[in-house]
Amino acid sequence: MSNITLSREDIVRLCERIEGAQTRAYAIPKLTDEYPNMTIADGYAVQSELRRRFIAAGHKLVGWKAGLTSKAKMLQMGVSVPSIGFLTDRMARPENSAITVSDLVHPRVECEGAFVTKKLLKGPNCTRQDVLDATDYVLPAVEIIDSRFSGFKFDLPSVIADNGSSARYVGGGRPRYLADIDVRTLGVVMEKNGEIVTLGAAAAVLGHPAEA
Ligand code: 0L1
Ligand code: MG
Repeated sequence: MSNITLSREDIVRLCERIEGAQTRAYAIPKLTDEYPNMTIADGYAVQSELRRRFIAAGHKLVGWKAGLTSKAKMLQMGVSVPSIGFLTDRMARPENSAITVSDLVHPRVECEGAFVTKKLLKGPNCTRQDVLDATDYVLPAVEIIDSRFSGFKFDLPSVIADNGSSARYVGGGRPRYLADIDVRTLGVVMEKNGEIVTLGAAAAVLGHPAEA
């Protein structure tokens, strides 16, 4: 893991920039345009400050999202580990509801697996088995990501500061116990107006979603 290089003032300043773009839905240049030496640890420091401010404003932390979890996406971003972002109650949307996108900048949709846990998971050295042991059940989920960076162009420190592009999510479908399914072989078919637009497989996530 890299070191934090930004001053507390810079972290707060960048956090306010991200918060403005997220809450008022406008695009901003990636943070590394101004801070080219910004590290991944700096990105997480900005994200932590954002989380602190949202929680102080009454948002409830409900979970975490792993991003950049497929080999293809990691190669594209030149990274070897997934990113982590936080999810709050304000980002949740009910299943089968229409989702407003006029309050988002560059909305895109992703299919995800949601792990609902029954005990605390804590690093360092948290393994796939620890995740499986802590899981109560799994759910299919839809994530709406929204990069706040102009033209959806960013690098890893910037996107981590932007909470991994987190914006909205829907958890739904039928809850299943891990003992009853093989999560690696779960597949997804995405349709748009009745036409299949893409297919996906859970095994694309580092061989097993719990690995991410
Ligand atoms: O959830 C994801 O995999 C997205 C992570 C952030 C990168 C992006 O916005 O495409
Ligand atoms: Mg995602």
